[in-house]
Amino acid sequence: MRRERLEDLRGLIDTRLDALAPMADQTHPLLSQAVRYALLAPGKRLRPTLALLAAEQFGGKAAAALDPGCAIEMVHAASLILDDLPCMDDATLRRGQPAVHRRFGEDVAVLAAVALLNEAYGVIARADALPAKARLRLVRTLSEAVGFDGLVAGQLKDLRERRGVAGAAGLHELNRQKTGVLFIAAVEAGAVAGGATGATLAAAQAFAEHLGSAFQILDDLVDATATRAQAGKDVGQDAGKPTLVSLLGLDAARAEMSDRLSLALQSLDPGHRDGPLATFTDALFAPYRQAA
Ligand code: GRG
Repeated sequence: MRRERLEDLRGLIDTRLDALAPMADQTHPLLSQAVRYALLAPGKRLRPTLALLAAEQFGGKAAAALDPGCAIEMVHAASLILDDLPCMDDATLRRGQPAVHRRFGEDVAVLAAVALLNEAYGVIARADALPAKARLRLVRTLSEAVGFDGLVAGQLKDLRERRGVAGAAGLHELNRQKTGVLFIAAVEAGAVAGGATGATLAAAQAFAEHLGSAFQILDDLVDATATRAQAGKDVGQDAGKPTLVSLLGLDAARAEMSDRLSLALQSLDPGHRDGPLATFTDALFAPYRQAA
């Protein structure tokens, strides 16, 4: 995928996130500051990018998936704020800047995360580039992604039971709950916005699930091998915990990551295997494949 194209999408997403984030005169100034600090920080914007590309891949316009994609980025940003709290991962650096609780205090951090999570559903409800039925479907998908079998459940398992998670199958399931669900929601949002239904939509969901799995392995590899400055966040957070990297070793984990990527691409209908989703995935992982 051409760098200019990705930069265009990034610009579109950042402009929209900026417009969706509250200004100081719309809410408590400290809440506005903390939300903007978390949401507009220089993350990779993978989830909204996937939503926009999925819309294009299935014959729609990227713009139809912009607000749903941004809503998913809001949920992701909320999850990062909470993940970094002292009662969770106790991290100090995120996206190259002090974690939200280090900059604003834990009280403001928790409230900013709740506000972002809440606003995400409002953004979807108001996303009138999508028919009402598609918005309703997305609300349900996101609710399932966050809740009892998604981010919250995965995080609790990670915090309280990680050492008891047995074997590769258990770790893949944990990764699905903590990471895969938002990748699936993002691709699904874009695919639905692009008009995908039935087997095509199911193929897109399967692609996203395998991609999320590959991405979490990459995240574990970064935690195990990168410096704090390279990662822009605390590293070594997984030391002593079972992950696919600690279970398999670096080389086998890299091979597993490649296998998951192949599965992701094979999940797409043959006619879609050189479309925007596949090209973006190749570009995203290319540097790490070479380093691997
Ligand atoms: C109520 C939203 C909510 C969450 C509660 C705290 C929590 C439960 C879940 C945390 C889940 C979590 C942080 C999973 C890690 C996922 C992951 C791979 C994060 C890194 O994603 P990148 O690399 O980050 O896309 P950037 O910063 O680039 O956006």
